[in-house]
Amino acid sequence: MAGKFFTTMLLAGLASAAPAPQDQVSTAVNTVTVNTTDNTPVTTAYTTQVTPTPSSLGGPAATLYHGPAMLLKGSNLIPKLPQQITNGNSIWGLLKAPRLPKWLNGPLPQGFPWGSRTPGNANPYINPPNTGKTRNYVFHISEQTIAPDGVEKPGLVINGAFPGPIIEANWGDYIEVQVFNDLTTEGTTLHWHGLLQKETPWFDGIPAVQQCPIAPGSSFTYRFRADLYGTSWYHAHYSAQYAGGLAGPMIIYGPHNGQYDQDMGPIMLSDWYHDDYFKLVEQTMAPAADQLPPPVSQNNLINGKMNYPCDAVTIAANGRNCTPNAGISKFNVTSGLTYRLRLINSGAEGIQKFSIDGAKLTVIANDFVPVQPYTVDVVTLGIGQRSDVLWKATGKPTDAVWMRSTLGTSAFVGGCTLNDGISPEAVAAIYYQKANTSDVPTTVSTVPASEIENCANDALSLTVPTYKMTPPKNPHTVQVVNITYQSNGTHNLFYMNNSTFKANYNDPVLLDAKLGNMNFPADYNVYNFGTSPSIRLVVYNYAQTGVHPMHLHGHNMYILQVGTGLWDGSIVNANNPQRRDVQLLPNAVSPTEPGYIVIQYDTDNPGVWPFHCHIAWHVSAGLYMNIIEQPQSIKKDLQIPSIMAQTCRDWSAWTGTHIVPEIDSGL
Ligand SMILES: *[C@@H]1O[C@H](CO)[C@@H](O)[C@H](O)[C@H]1NC(C)=O
Ligand SMILES: *[C@@H]1O[C@H](CO)[C@@H](O)[C@H](O)[C@H]1NC(C)=O
Ligand SMILES: *[C@@H]1O[C@H](CO)[C@@H](O)[C@H](O)[C@H]1NC(C)=O
Ligand SMILES: *[C@@H]1O[C@H](CO)[C@@H](O)[C@H](O)[C@H]1NC(C)=O
Ligand SMILES: *[C@@H]1O[C@H](CO)[C@@H](O)[C@H](O)[C@H]1NC(C)=O
Ligand SMILES: *[C@@H]1O[C@H](CO)[C@@H](O)[C@H](O)[C@H]1NC(C)=O
Ligand SMILES: *[C@@H]1O[C@H](CO)[C@@H](O)[C@H](O)[C@H]1NC(C)=O
Ligand SMILES: [Cu+2]
Repeated sequence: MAGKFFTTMLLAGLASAAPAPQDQVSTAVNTVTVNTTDNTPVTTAYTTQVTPTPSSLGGPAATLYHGPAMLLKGSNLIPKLPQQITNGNSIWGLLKAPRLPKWLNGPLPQGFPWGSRTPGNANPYINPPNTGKTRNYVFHISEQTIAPDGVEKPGLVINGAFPGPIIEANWGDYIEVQVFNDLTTEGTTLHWHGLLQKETPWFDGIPAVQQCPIAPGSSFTYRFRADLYGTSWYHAHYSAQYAGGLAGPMIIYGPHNGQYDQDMGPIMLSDWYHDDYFKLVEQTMAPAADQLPPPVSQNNLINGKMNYPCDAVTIAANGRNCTPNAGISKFNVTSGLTYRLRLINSGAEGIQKFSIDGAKLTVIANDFVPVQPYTVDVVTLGIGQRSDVLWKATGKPTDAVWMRSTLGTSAFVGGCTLNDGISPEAVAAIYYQKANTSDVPTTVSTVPASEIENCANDALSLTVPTYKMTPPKNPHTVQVVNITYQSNGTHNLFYMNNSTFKANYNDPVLLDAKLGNMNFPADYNVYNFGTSPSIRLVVYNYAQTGVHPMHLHGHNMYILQVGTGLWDGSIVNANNPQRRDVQLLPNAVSPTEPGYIVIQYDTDNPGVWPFHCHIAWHVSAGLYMNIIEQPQSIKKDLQIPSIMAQTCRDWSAWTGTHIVPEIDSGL
């Protein structure tokens, strides 16, 4: 693999306090950065860096534990910690978690809430069904000690739960969420991932972009349309708060793209860190001279649950309580039925590779886009991505089977994600109707290692949207954006077109644009393509720091091509390319051979839309840009509610008497 160069370029900043992998080696480095004054390459003064060597599976106490669930020898799957201690009020991953309905408040006398629309016959981007319904939610955001894998840590929760409560709506409904910020020292906002926010671009939830943060002790009510349907999630967008726990599932019921008997509901997959999120941000943002590695995950969770192979020595050294066999997620199924699984990568960094032992999975949607069904052994999800899959339960009534989601081997030794090697694979137990739901499944995975080690989304030739759309062959705007990883003199940061992003929480770009103030400081990274009807971005990744899940707000992007080197102009499925809202951008092969994605979208949604890497630590380090869409229309047509200005006044008042430690980009 790209070996040492790849590895060492990852080592931008990371704190010492994480339970450090046991062995470390010093590696000679030629860390080439760019002098931002004259843009010439600079070789930094230090020439060695500490490269963590990942632990072996199970860590220092591996001999005490066995099997994919990291159980103490002789244990069954009766959890050792009460639910409240692990994930608080969360119900996900419990046998009592409800199946989801085919739609809310059904059945209806005249069929479906969406009438005669089907995934194939209705343009999903215009005229959502007019249901006249609003779904109301009240969220309290607070700090709470949680132990999702048995290791206690300070977490951030919604209504006392990690993962947070489900948001459900029918396609076309309005969703109204009153958010109380019960944190005492930080602002917050929530983002409704993948929804278009057409006509409500101020409720997209990005501080410094569409709103000011919700001040501690204040509340803010989001009201927006469920304008697309399928599987998604919501999460905090203030610094890396969501990596501390502020995320939950968001399911919009709509036309069915495949036959199934039962909906198993959200299956949230997330890498997990034993440090508090802010400590990880400090680690990410440490000066380059500190030579700290980036945050490395300690565990991996399915619906917020997994066990951890507690080790007395390292746990005591870090002052944490650790309980083995805390409890994993469980699902019950009936032989012969087909289930819909709604997979969501809600983690901070790691690519998830999801599978069920011995099973083929049929993908029916990627992100909010129904696709022509295709079959895989393993589902690949970068941060923010979702896939809806169908799985037929073909086992006997007494069977028990492992569900797995693995982060694979550590990127330090050639894998896709930065994990410490101790517990990269999350498992959940699937029990057929006559199985004992305390038993330990004994199935094995047959997914080839080569599929786990492939850090890429499914081939674009496989992913064909059910509703056909042909993007313009000659878009009005074509913009190349180069991503680099370079020093600003003291810190290694991400740059887009030679500029790293920094949020000004007090000055949302959308509110400026509404006032016609279109001159922004360089570090707002604002792109303004005027009235351009279609925009193509050719995004080159020159940073050898791994794969970036690139997320565009306000749109599904046409994904025209993915590759390495320079784009040759070719387009996959040019008449109906894949559309989605996050796409994995390949790593650079060498300093002169970038990875690239080519995306395109139609500018039918006036607003200010973020385009960024969804890895929490990368957006913290500046891998973010804003795109102003249809500025004339923003100025002329948008009726921005007065609560937006009031939220800024409240934030301004709070920050007048409190210090905001915005050490990262802010997002
Ligand atoms: C960057 O370039 C400027 C102008 O050439 C020079 O004055 C400065 O010393 C350089 N900085 C470094 C760190 O090489
Ligand atoms: C699964 O668990 C739920 C909740 O306990 C129960 O209602 C349902 O009957 C169970 N299904 C099967 C197939 O055991
Ligand atoms: C299920 O297994 C547990 C643990 O082995 C045992 O205590 C329990 O009696 C079993 N339940 C049934 C219904 O057999
Ligand atoms: C991107 O990088 C390439 C290679 O260094 C360069 O030729 C091109 O001008 C850059 N484009 C932009 C928009 O910065
Ligand atoms: C580089 O960026 C970091 C993080 O934003 C900032 O704290 C630091 O002041 C910057 N250094 C320079 C020389 O601009
Ligand atoms: C890219 O950066 C250059 C140099 O800073 C700037 O002149 C140009 O406007 C930027 N491109 C865009 C699209 O913002
Ligand atoms: C990169 O940014 C620096 C500082 O803003 C500027 O001086 C330099 O000209 C830019 N380089 C390019 C290639 O745009
Ligand atoms: Cu990234």
